[in-house]
Amino acid sequence: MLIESVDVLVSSPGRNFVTLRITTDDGLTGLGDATLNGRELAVAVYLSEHVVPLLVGRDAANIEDTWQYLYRGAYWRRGPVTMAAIAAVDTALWDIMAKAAKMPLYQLLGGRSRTGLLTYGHASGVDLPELFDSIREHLDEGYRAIRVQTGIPGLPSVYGVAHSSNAATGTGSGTDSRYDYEPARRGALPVEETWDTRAYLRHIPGVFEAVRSEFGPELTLLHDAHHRLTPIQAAKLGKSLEPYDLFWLEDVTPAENQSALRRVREHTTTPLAIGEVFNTIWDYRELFEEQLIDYVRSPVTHAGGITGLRRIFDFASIYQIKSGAHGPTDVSPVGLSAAIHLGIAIPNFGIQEYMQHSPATHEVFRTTYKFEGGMLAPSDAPGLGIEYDDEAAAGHPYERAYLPVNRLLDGTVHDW
Ligand code: CS2
Ligand code: MG
Repeated sequence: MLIESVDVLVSSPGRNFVTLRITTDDGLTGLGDATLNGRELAVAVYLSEHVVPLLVGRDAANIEDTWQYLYRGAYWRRGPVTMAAIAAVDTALWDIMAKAAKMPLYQLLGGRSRTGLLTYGHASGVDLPELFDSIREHLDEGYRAIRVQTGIPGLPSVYGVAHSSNAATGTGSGTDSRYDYEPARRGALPVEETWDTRAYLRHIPGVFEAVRSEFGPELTLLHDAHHRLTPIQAAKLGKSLEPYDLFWLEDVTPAENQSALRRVREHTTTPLAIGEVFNTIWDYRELFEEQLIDYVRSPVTHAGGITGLRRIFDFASIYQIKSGAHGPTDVSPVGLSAAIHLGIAIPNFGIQEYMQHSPATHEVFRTTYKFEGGMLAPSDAPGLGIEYDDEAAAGHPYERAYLPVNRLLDGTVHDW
């Protein structure tokens, strides 16, 4: 089964996506997600100029060899652009092989280890009443685990908190005002947000105290600090949140310095998750071996595909570390579906982030996975169970868009 042609598909149904479609000489097609939020065309060009010419004529069945060929063979290893490109190729080949076997992909990965994946959604509000409404809205949709982000008094806008303008643009997940990282605020230049760590640290424990007293002790709660704290600030936050029994505290310190988490770990029993911006198993080595984290945040899309992420999850499993894959709207339905198939099969599944794509996104990506009672489950359609509608995509051309940039109140650029 030889690879006959490869298409790099860039479209913007509600937000930008880069999708790879591989077609074999016996007419099978496979899809892979290569979306890198705010840097989409870098991956599209890496694929079309450097990767596609290497794929045509290769045996689609040799997935591992293709992975090694693209990773080791390039000499320039790792990095988000390279690993998103490799992820797309790898995912598309798994999709093809599962279709060739007439099986849902999870079957090739070892079959079902569970009936569905527990997911968490994103509740947010500029203040407590808005936050509570957003939590209730998520509970009504069936979510059993909820990430909580709020506005901080004194800061005009904060990462992860929906602006009411999202609702007006219709680019969120429909009628509500969910935070969506870019499409609602497209512009020639990135939006700039402001940040004050001391104000944040003063405010957040009270938010969780209020949420616990309103919603009780059972609801699974998570929080994301988006790489903004120093190790000692993160330690303080983890400690102050212990009474509220978080499922995890995410990305407390910048991702470049893995050993920062050693300091955090010394001070708190709040479980830690990290890795949405990591891209290889090497980024996790120290964290796993020293058991400094509890959950792995990498998605299939940014960590070298099914092959790359499965290797990371297996390594994690020997240290009782579980999966908690990144699932924002900038991971396309193809990337999400790959995560669902992998998550249903692995022994150390923890939780899956699920932000829900917009109706426009679903016009282009025809999905078959199901979301019910807060759980995601793959369908039994062969392969990933996703179809890409070229005609619908043609109505949504690429538009340049950036993630926000974060500054301290005095103007200093800060971690985002
Ligand atoms: C966020 C991300 O979902 C999360 O945990 O941290 O949505 C992230 O900011 C965006 O995906 C960036 O592309
Ligand atoms: Mg995050």
